[in-house]
Amino acid sequence: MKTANTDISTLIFATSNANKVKEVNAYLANKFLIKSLKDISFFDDIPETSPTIEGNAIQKAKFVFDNLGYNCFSEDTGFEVAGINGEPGVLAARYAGPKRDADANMKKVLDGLKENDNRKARFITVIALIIDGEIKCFEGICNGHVAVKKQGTNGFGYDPIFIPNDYDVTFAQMDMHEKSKISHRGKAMKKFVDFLSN
Ligand code: ITT
Repeated sequence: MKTANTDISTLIFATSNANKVKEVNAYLANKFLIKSLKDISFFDDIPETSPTIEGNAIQKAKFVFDNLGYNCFSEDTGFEVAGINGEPGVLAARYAGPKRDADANMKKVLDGLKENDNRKARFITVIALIIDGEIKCFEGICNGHVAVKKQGTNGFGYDPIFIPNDYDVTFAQMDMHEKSKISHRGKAMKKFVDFLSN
């Protein structure tokens, strides 16, 4: 078995998304130390070529383990909107093109739903943890619907147009801690932390 060069009290978070790092660090509240790819001076793009969320999460974690030799975790998040056939799905980051422009992505979702009453939507996060070559995945889902227009300025990505079930505000109108209590990422993180703590 290949053995990596960190113990599990300090894990690399294999992401280049600074907003994900912020949310995960806020969630962990110093229980575990996280280093981002930026913290280890890794700035390249990691391939994400799988057609599934879990596949992409595993691909990112394996890439860092195989190429840099660190135990690590990664996550991949998809956004599925029922009224537009489950789009953006796994292609959430580049839905409106390669620029990964959140405003353009949200506009494409809102335009796609114009004549459609079915605004049901969900976020799905899969966290993939790799320890000494062994992979374990943790999933979190948050159900809700797409707002008629953008509201709020907190968060990132599709947060201004997503209203979780049992709420009447978007994720972008909540603070990070409120979002984490009910979000896809928060739910996946809970399973991940429970696993690490045991
Ligand atoms: P890494 O692969 O480096 O982790 P990424 O931004 O490419 O970062 P994803 O492939 O998981 O991340 O892309 C998912 C996209 O979905 C992301 O760029 C956001 O636009 C959006 N997204 C992810 N999590 C979100 C959240 O909690 N709220 C709103 N939008 C989110």
